[in-house]
Amino acid sequence: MFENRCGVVTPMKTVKIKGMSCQHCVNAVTKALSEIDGVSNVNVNLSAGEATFEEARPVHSDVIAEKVKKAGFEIG
Ligand SMILES: [Cu+2]
Repeated sequence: MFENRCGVVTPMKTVKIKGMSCQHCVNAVTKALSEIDGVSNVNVNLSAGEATFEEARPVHSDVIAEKVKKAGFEIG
C-alpha cells in the first residue's frame, strides 16, 4: 500500500493463478499483469499460486482474466 499524490490509498488486490510451475511462469504472469492499465507493483508468489498488485483505479476482473489467459494461465 502507498499513498498517491491525492492521498488516496491504492487498494491491493490478490488473485489466484492456476498453472504456474516455475520462475518462467512467474515472470510471464508478472509481465502480463504489469501491462494492464492501472495495475502496478505486481508481485507473483509461485508457491502460493497468487498474484498481488495495486490498482490505481478499478480494473475489471475480466480484463485481468483475459491477460492471464493470453499469457497461458488461468485465474482460479
Ligand atoms: Cu514455468
